[in-house]
Amino acid sequence: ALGLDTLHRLADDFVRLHHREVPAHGDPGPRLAAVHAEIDATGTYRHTPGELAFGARVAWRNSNRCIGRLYWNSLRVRDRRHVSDADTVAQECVEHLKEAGNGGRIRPLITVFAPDTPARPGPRIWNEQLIRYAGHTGADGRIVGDPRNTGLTGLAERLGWRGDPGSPFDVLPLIVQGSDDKPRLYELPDEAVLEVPLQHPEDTWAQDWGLRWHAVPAISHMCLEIGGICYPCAPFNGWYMGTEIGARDLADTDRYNLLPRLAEHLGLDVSSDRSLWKDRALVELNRAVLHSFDRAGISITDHHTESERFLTHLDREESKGRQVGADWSWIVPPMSSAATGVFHRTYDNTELTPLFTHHDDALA
Ligand code: HEM
Ligand code: NRG
Repeated sequence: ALGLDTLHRLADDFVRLHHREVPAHGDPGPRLAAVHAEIDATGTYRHTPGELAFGARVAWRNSNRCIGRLYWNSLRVRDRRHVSDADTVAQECVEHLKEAGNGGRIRPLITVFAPDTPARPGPRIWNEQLIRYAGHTGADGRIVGDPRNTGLTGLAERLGWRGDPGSPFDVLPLIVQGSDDKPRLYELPDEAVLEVPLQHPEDTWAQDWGLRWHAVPAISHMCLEIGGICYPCAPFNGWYMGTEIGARDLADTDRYNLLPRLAEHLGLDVSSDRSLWKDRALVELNRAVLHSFDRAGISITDHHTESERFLTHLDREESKGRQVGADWSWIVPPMSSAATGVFHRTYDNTELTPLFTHHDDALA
């Protein structure tokens, strides 16, 4: 936990930032006095709804790893700070997914639950995203599903979950820990899990292999930090960039590892790296991802469009006198890197607050 001096300082900085950027709020003096008095009396302070929404949006703006920040100011914020028990957190996550999915026209959204306070910790979600596929370890040691999630799958099983060990796209239950409570399991209802069956525009392999992915990436294990207050449970989502699925989730050798199988199917020469079979398979896999989302009417962006938008974002922010931090190794897309504008420059990776941070994971 923070020392009180640090909390006073971070709260002060945040309230001043809020009043500076939203001049309609006028002189920060009265609000600063109230915040300092509340911290002296209680060891913490409560954000106004306006401060919470502003803080969450700026935390997105300050996400140095995120290429999708052009629309930071349109983030929708669900204020659920009164919720700290596991049952209601899980219920609200289901509502979040429905509101975010919006029948395919995905809305960037964050739900903010109770913060950590000196009296008690906020709730936590153990899943790294609200929707993740299980990684089941078979009798022969081979993994069915997403190898990234074997740890979480094991935890869910120890809590009594069974799942479908033969299915490579078996949606994991939420594991939610209420304030001062033990972790509990919650199965997500089908209507909360929007999924896209994959189909290549000119071939049938994607259907034949039963490939699919979920529509909404909703990160649920990061802590939202605003003015010295930590919201450990604040799941947020935007929409996918195609390469996240096609060049990483389905392609990485320690994930679904589909490139060798696809290259064989396409009749490529896999005996030599120099045939560029990996590169050619990657292109077809990524075409299938974008084509399938488009066909299903579900929001997705491609890495060329998103790179241009990010450069627009940099211009726009700089014209407002704000420095944009960015982490080159995360911003640059994982395929065709030098064919995108974001590759050909450097960035300042200084971290600003408010921001999203990785606290110790339940699994770490
Ligand atoms: C990371 C795109 C919305 C916060 C990323 C990454 C991409 C991306 C491609 C890198 C992910 C990776 O390599 O694993 C987008 C797109 C969005 C969007 C296309 C569409 C609207 C959002 C929103 C927030 C956000 C709404 C928060 C309110 C972040 C953060 C990371 C990140 C914190 C780093 C995650 C980590 O450290 O693991 N984003 N994003 N993004 N994004 Fe966004
Ligand atoms: N690469 C991860 C998702 C990370 C966040 N990406 C977003 N975030 N697009 C994956 O599941 O592939 N977002 O909030 O939209």
